Order: sequence, then C-alpha cells, then structure tokens
Amino acid sequence: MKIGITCYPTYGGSGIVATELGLELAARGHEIHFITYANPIRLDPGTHRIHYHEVEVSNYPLFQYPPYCLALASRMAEVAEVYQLDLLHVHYAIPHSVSALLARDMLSAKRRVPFVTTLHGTDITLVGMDRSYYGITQYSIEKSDGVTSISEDLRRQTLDVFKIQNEIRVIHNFVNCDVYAPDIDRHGIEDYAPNGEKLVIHLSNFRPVKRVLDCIRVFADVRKDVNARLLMVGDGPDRGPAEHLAHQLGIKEHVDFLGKQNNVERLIRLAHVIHMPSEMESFGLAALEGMACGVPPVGTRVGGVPECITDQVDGFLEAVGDIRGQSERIKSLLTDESLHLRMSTAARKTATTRFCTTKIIQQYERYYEEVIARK
Ligand code: GMT
Repeated sequence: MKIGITCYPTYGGSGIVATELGLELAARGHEIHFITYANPIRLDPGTHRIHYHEVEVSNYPLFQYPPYCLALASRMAEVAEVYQLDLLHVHYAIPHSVSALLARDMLSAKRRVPFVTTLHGTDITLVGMDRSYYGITQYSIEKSDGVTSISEDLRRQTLDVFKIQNEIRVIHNFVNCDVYAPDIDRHGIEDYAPNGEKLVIHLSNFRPVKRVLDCIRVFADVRKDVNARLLMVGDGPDRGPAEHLAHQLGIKEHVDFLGKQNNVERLIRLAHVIHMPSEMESFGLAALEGMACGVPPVGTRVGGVPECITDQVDGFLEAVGDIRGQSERIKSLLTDESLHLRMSTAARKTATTRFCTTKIIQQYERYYEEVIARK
C-alpha cells in the first residue's frame, strides 16, 4: 500500500507512535510518505521506502495566524495525487483530520483517497473538549473513513463526549521489543549513578497533565530511605518549576534533568523503576517502553493506563497525587529484589505478548485494507 502519514513531528507520544508505525510499515514493504511541517524526531528520512514531504506555511502580513491547516491540506492533496496514495493516516485529530477531510474533498473528482484518524488522548480529553474546537473535532471524526483509538478508555470517552456515530476501532499503542529490550547488567549505569545508587526514571513532555512535580515530591520521600537518583528526561513548561522544587526540597544534587533525548531506550534500560504520575493518560507509551525494557512502572489509575499495566502484576497503580502511595511502591521495588525480578519479568512479558509491533502493526494493515475496500 502507499500511505501518507501526518503527525506532530515534535516530542510526544502521538508523533512517536506515527513515526514508529511508518517505519514498521516501510520495513514490511509499504511505501510511506510523511507529510509534516518538520522531520519527525525519530525518523531517518534516508530509510528505504520512506519519503518525507515538508509542509511550508508561507506568511503574509495580513495573517495574524498563518493557516497551517490549509497548507497541510494542499500538501496532502498534492502528495496523494503525485504518488497515487491509497490512504492518508492522520495522528491527533486537531487539526490533522480537518486537513485530511479537505484533501479528500479536493481530490474527490479524480480519485478516492480515504483517510483514517487516530485519536491519541489530549486531542479528545483536553483540546477537543474546548468549546472553540469541539464542533470541528466532532465533525472531522464523524467524516473520517476510519477512526482508531489507542485505548478502549479513549474510545469510550470519545463516544460519550462527542456522541460519535462512526465506528471507532481500538488499536493499542505498541513497542518494538527488539529495540526496547532489557539489559540485565545495566551497562553504563555508573554515568548516572556513580555510587551504586538505584535509578528512577521519568519521561514526558513536562506538561501539567504529567504532574512532574509529583515525581520530585515522591522522589524526595524515596530518598529518605533509599540511596537513589532520579533521571528526568524531556522538556516542557513544568521543567523549571520541577528544578526549583528539587532545589527547595534539598534533593537537586540527586536529580538529573537531561532535557530532550534521542534513543531513550538506552536510558530507560538503566533504570530500576519508571515513574508516570500523570493526571490523565490515554495509554501511557512511556510506561510500555519501560516495561519492554523490563523496568517495572509505577503509574496512576487513570484513563487507558490499566489496559497496559496490571496492578501488582507487571507494575503498580496508585491514585493521582498520592505521594506516599507512589513512593511506597517505588521503595518496595528498589529494595525488594525478588519483587523487582518478578515484576520486571512480568512487565517484559506483557510488552512482548500483547503490545509488540509484530502483534499491533498487522492490525493497522488489516484496518487500512478494510477502509480502502469500503465504497
Ligand atoms: O501526553 C501528551 O501530552 C502527548 C500526547 C501526544 O499527543 O503525544 O500523548 C497521548 O498520546 C500518546 C500516544 O498514543 C499516549 O501514550 C498518551 O497516553 C497520550 N497522552 C494523554 O492522554 C495525556
């Protein structure tokens, strides 16, 4: 198949899922065309069967807000025609599904180019619910030729909030279990834990919904009993406040803020625990990446997280904001070796048996075929 993929190319789970999906599809023989405003961070455009088409948004003094959505629609239509694409797949409803809808209409006299919208979470739970975007989000989901959601919980929320009639297929997030794999010897851990400390890791875009300040508060509590260090990976609006809080709580020297990183699997597999204290998470890709590396997650019981983490089996789930509860779980994993081994093994098993690329990519392939075949 010839597929056009659009996503946010910056750091964030939806862009990562879209990019990894494109790479896996290309490896399986499909021709993939990324249509985005910048090269997606995990994409090497030199990869065989991968094409990258940049969306240029020209400005004009009259435009207070350059119309990216329109430039994207034009580029999608152009690429779909020139390369005879079979389907457009957009990740994150806003504004990508609206652009795809326009592109489909622009081409309709010549050929049918259906589009699939994948819902990732905040496009529904935060941005889409905002009054200024509610109507257009609902409309573009309804008009999509296919809609997928990365968890059952998000599917349910979308149906509840937007009263969608269109079918929504759940295709869970996935992880490449060859790339994200355990390293039992944790080669290189001394670079981050030079005195034999245990390592806790957090990865996110540091937006308020991720509750990174909870990471700091929980870690301060962990430090009272365990000689540990915290790796904070990523960047965003709450990085400054988190650094300040670490300083205030007297643990700054035990916390490394690494900023945005590539090849995060090399960092994740050094850690003993991955902490994800999010307020909302439609799936929680970072936790899954940790699980694939055999790093047990301590997360929150929200959204689609329980579809990935089974509490007390392959990780722990606690209430949002429960600093003591989360800290007790992390401490137990850092101090009880048999518990850690059991959970680490179970976490890896969950990733490989339920969420490995080999299991999930074929669900997208079948869904594309189904959507293309629909008249
Ligand atoms: O979490 C974010 O703010 C970023 C967002 C995105 O668009 O990248 O993440 C969402 O999509 C990820 C990939 O499907 C999911 O794993 C995250 O759970 C989801 N985030 C939320 O629902 C808050």
